[in-house]
Amino acid sequence: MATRAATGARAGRGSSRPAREEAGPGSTLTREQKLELYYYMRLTRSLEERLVNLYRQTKVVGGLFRSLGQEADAVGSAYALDRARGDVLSPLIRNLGSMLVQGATPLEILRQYMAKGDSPTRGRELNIHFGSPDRGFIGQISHLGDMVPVMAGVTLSFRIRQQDRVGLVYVGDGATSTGAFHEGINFAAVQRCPLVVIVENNGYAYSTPVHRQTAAAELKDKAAGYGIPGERADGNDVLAVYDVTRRAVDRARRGEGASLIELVTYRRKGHAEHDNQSYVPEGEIERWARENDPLTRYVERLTGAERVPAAELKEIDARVLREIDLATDEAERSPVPQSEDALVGIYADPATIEPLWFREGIRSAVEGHERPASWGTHDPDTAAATEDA
Ligand SMILES: Cc1ncc(C[n+]2csc(CCOP(=O)(O)OP(=O)(O)O)c2C)c(N)n1
Ligand SMILES: [Mg+2]
Repeated sequence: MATRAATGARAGRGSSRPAREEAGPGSTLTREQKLELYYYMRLTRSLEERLVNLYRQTKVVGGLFRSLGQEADAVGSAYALDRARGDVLSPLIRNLGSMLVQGATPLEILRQYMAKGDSPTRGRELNIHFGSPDRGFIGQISHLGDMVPVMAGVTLSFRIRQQDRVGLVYVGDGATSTGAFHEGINFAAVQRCPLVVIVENNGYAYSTPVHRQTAAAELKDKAAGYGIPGERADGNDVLAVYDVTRRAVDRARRGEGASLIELVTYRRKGHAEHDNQSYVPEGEIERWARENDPLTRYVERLTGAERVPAAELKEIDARVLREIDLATDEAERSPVPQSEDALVGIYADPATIEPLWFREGIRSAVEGHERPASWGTHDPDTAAATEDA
């Protein structure tokens, strides 16, 4: 099973020198850290490939959202945070890589997608909508843009408590057109919250291309409207992503407030596994795959300028597969959820209703609740009267 200290270099990363690029991208990272970035990118891709296999075997029971071609943006940006200091991020469906960097394990991801009883949400949510604040990632909600005001609040609390912590929130290009995004980022800007807003410009929001939902030439330009710095970077270059995010994290930690970063990347799969991408111009996906794959580019960088022997990367690939194989076997052995689980870990915990109430007949459930008649739910008295008549 994967551990977040997979190459032993994770703790305290991002806490040393500020990011500078005079000596080329990623110049503040050690060789070990650069290999760890590779490990997380490979883990993200291979784990998602395993999930696709399980999906086709109908063992993944919900939707499957891929980040194929976007692994560098999630991994490189999350890596710029410092979990040892209590930094937190809130991921979206295409940020599995950021959760792995923060310490989510392949086993819990597999159990989650397979809706197992021992998954983080006990089978009540079917992909990566779960949080682990202790490990620095907050559970996402699906509503586009809404995690921006949530993270503005989280990071405002850091500032008020005078904590040395930074937050990072991911949004897609589509999410930047929502009211929640606007309100959240404006609030974070004016309150000088230590927040980094990562806009993943992957070309599409479901089937809508970027130019059909915003008139802004570049999404980073939106930052000017909020009076905060905005930077644009190549989202498929993991070292460039790390550097640009690290600069924003450093600014936030120095008390200089929020920043917006646009990472330019490309969504090579459909919105989810069921989407056939018929709306994508012919040849576009193949071109990005051929010319701008973040893993291929990083392998070239590592084996070229960084002089890492190809065999060393192959060893990491093999270790990733071993970890995923072990985790898959374990997840397959996991039990399905028990019906009582539906009543645990909810707002009233323990539940105010006795477990298994639904097996005692509908009367006990209805009588146990006060509710206005206007709710239109089943009323046994009226039902009985109707049946008698
Ligand atoms: C407020 C709101 N409207 C619509 C949806 C349905 N929806 C889910 S993801 C998505 C597209 C998201 O596009 P983008 O923000 O670019 O992120 P990407 O999927 O490209 O990563 C839509 C329309 C939603 N979740 N929330
Ligand atoms: Mg998008």
